[in-house]
Amino acid sequence: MSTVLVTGGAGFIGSNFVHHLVAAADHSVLVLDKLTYAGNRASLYDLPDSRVEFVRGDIADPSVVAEVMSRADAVVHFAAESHNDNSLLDARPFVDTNMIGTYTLLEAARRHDVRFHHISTDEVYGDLELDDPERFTETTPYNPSSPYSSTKAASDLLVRAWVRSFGLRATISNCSNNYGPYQHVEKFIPRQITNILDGCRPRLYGEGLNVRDWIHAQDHSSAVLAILEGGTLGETYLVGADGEKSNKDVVEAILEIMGEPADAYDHVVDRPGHDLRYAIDSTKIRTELGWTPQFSDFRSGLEDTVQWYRDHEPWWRPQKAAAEAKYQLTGQ
Ligand code: NAD
Ligand code: TDX
Repeated sequence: MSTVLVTGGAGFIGSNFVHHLVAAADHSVLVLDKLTYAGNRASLYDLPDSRVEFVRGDIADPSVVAEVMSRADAVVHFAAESHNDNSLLDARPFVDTNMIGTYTLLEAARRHDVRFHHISTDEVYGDLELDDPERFTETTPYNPSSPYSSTKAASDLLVRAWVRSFGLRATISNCSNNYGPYQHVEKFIPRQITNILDGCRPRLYGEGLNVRDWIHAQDHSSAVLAILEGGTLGETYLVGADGEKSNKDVVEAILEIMGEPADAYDHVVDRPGHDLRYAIDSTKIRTELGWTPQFSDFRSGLEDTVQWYRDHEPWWRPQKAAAEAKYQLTGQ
């Protein structure tokens, strides 16, 4: 049995991955998380202490990183500042965590010869026109738009350099938009669900024509485990589930599922530099590693997600007012 260090394991996708790892494999899990506004210890409460150890610390702190890395056989690196809108208000934490934090982990993994898997995003490739027949592939040139996506692109390039220059045993995955349980209420889908639960109308940026390629966080987790166990070192894998939807269609679906009129939402000021469309071609991971997503029906995954937020108000309630106060600053 080996020990997998999971950075950002108290965040949305990290906590989904820790649940998946405990259920699907024998590894011990060591979580390193700073518990920023986005981290929630409660996302891991139902997991046994015998399988999951939690360490509170900053991935940019070399001493805590050295301590946990010395005990790990592999690291899966989720920790990041993850929200585009926040990066437009203050980019500094994004530089500190996504760039300096990743650098700090890479140096420690190199010293301790630890297998490294880096979690990244399709946003590093920029955006596509609505009618572009092409989708992102592993060879699409990097062209990030926002402070968030540019710091993620920088972190990917650091990983590639550590592979080439120092022989680090690393892989990278770039995934599309995730949805599912444990997602912070600042993000699009949970924000609209919890607005409706609070008797407020959903908020759509601009015309709502922007397209995101949705994948359930459980499918992202199974893809990451497949890469960790069978991926080729030095390679990048794109992860997506053919889930392209316009924001308008998603809001309308949430309203219908929650028994509200489909047009009961407000248009608000658009995000500056708002990427138009993301779309992933995931042929490589499907053919090389035999991975397939299990949540092929977005509508039923969305219904489950709505039900999860209905059932877990104590989990999301403490963050709701602060998230909405931030949006008030920009009129969104
Ligand atoms: P999140 O914001 O929900 O969680 C981030 C976690 O990292 C939190 O628990 C936070 O406390 C922790 N963290 C932040 N700074 C830290 C630091 N300096 N040291 C230690 N821990 C720190 O993010 P998420 O949506 O779960 O995203 C996880 C990863 O997946 C990120 O790398 C993100 O770029 C990537 N990703 C996200 C999506 C998506 O749709 N959310 C899609 C593709 C890729
Ligand atoms: O209230 C809203 N109204 C709205 O129309 C919010 C919060 C968002 N939006 C739009 C903006 C985007 O087009 O919905 C879409 C999704 O927004 P976010 O949830 O903020 O996600 P996005 O910016 O697409 O980035 C997400 O996917 C890629 C994650 O937050 C990133 O971490 C990941 O890399």
